[in-house]
Amino acid sequence: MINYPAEKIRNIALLGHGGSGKTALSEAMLFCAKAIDRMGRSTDGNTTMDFDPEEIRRQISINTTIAACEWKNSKMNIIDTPGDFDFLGETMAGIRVADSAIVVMASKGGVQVGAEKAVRLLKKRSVPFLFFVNRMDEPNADFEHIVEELRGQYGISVIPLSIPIMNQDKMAGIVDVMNKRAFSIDLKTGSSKEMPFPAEFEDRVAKIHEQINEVVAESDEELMEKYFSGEPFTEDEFRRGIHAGFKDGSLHPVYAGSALNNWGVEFLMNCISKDTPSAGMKKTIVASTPDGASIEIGTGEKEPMSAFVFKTIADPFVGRISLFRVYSGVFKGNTMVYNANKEKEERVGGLFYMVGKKQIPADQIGAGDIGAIAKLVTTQTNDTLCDKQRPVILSKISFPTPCLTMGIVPKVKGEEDKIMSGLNKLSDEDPVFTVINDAETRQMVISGLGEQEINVLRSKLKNKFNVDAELESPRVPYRESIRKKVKVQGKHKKQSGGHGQYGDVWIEFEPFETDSMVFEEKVFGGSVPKNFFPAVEKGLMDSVGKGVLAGFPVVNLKATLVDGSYHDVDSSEMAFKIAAGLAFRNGLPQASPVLLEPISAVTVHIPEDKQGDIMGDMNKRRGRIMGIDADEDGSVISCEVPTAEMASYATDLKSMTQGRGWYTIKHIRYEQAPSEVAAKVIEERKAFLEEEE
Ligand SMILES: Nc1nc2c(ncn2[C@@H]2O[C@H](COP(=O)(O)OP(=O)(O)OP(=O)(O)O)[C@@H](O)[C@H]2O)c(=O)[nH]1
Ligand SMILES: [Mg+2]
Repeated sequence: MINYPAEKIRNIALLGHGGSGKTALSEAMLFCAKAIDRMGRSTDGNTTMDFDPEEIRRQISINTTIAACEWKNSKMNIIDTPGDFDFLGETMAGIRVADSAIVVMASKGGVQVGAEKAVRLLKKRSVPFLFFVNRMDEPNADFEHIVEELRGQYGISVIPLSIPIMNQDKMAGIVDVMNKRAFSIDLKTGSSKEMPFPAEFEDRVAKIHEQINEVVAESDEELMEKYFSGEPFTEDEFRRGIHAGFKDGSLHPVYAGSALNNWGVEFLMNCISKDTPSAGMKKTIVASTPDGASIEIGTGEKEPMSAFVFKTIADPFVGRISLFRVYSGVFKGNTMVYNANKEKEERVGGLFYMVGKKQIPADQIGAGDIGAIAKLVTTQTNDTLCDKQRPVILSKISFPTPCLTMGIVPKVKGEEDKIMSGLNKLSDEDPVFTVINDAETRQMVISGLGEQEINVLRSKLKNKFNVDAELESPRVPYRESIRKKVKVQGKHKKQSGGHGQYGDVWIEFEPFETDSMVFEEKVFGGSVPKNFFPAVEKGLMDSVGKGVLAGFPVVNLKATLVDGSYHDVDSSEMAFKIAAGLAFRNGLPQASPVLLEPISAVTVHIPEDKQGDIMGDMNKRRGRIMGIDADEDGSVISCEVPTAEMASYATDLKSMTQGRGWYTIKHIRYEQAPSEVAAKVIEERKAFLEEEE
């Protein structure tokens, strides 16, 4: 593969609802471009893009995959993203390096959630996009209906630039709207041949031309004047207007075809190479210097090199592969580069282009292009590699925050470390999930965007690190406290043979605003000598970790040493420590101990029409609604909910909103748990502690 200048490169991402046909479309595009000689299917596990064993097993995409191909004197880097919302991090990585995108749609059933979400993401990031109505081979495929729905949802910027010619419910050809030409399609091979323009399309095409004229007129003042004077646009002006409209988001062309059958794909590729922005469109970009100042850098090949690492693959044979897009200058193989985020130099071996998992060696990769490199040591996803003389940091992918948390345990006892180290290695490939060892609940917990993501990680643990992991409910970090002030004695006295043990304390326990325990002493007349105070405090501190109700840590507590007695010979630090512990265990049951449960602040983002359902559900979870706001996508409900009620919320919200809703969750404080909740927790905890012993 030759090196192309940025003006001849198209970095195009494929987004859309799960299963709409993104991977199939990538396959057809690669086939048209002769990068592969036969088309695989995701159901057969032999596509270029879904090469990961986890993808083959599940028959869905879980990674963003790149395939480079050449098309009519230009180059396309196809960026195939997963449709499943659990892999949103991958989709974000794909969008980060794309200059434009195709939203792949099904040919019936309206605009699916996945397409809706894709459009939202692309608009937020100002990535120009077009629609491809796929699956035109299926019975009852209805192109016009989808176009109408899209126009209803996204307005007049949605304009079909190809229309399928149907013959008895089957697609038989395609109308090229811009050039008013028609092509018949060989249904077996997908190849097309020009045919006479069918008269029944005259009116439809004339109407679309009028719509396009309006978009073209809007694109600049000169064209607007021409439009109003009634003069027709030249072909060149037409193209210029389309280009501008596409770039600024006032035009979203719609194309039609069937990826699986390779219908309409060649036509789509021609349009991409003509009308979508090239990688060289932006002449400058904003980056930052290592000390955080904003800096504008040129994107030409003569500039100092900068490249952004948007994805890392942990290949079992080759090791780590870092995928990057070059933003300025030329990335040369077999040199040293500077990682500006880690402030370290890295030795670079050979570079290559990726076509799925296949690597095509390249001696250098120029500005605008996407490449890969193996075996970098310190570089991770989101790092910038650059020329050491001009260190810059390119803007990072802001990955989604995980919301589903589960406990993770090995099937075979003792393999906890294997799980931890395996997951740490996997976080190279998947920067979204987190794993921690929660010291308080003594549970290893993993957080991700949904069950599917966590199950993929479990499967990788098994296949790559040979450890079986199981999931369990996350343990809730309850606390205990008291509501009454009490004064109690703790006395430790032992006389066994020679040296005895003697410690005696009177301690007042009372509720107090603090995250743990506050210790004071008010001893008069030396009833407890000063040098034993630290031992008393230590004895209490050792005790607050395990409350008297259910062994949870005790908070909001003040302990004051008020009195006691000692023995000249038998008193020791140890004896006073034990005495303090006894006072704690005697005193707290008398001080109306209560169970505290953690409360989380939860912000739920949902479509407006789901407001009632979501609030009703929050009520069932003992949640309090704190406010309802609106954002550009619908309603935002803020509430405070006992954390224990939120364990399966990621999955529940998904099903209540068909995947449209999302939420954030943050611990805010502890509150006394209602007595029936407390009784249940205490009972379960006792069983758990007994089992542990
Ligand atoms: N009939 C028909 N089936 C198609 C077409 N395109 C894709 N499919 C099938 O639909 C299923 C899903 O296709 P994929 O290409 O894997 O869909 P995807 O959008 O990549 O799915 P995810 O990456 O998992 O979101 C597969 O069984 C494909 O063979 C098409 O044009 N017509
Ligand atoms: Mg796919």
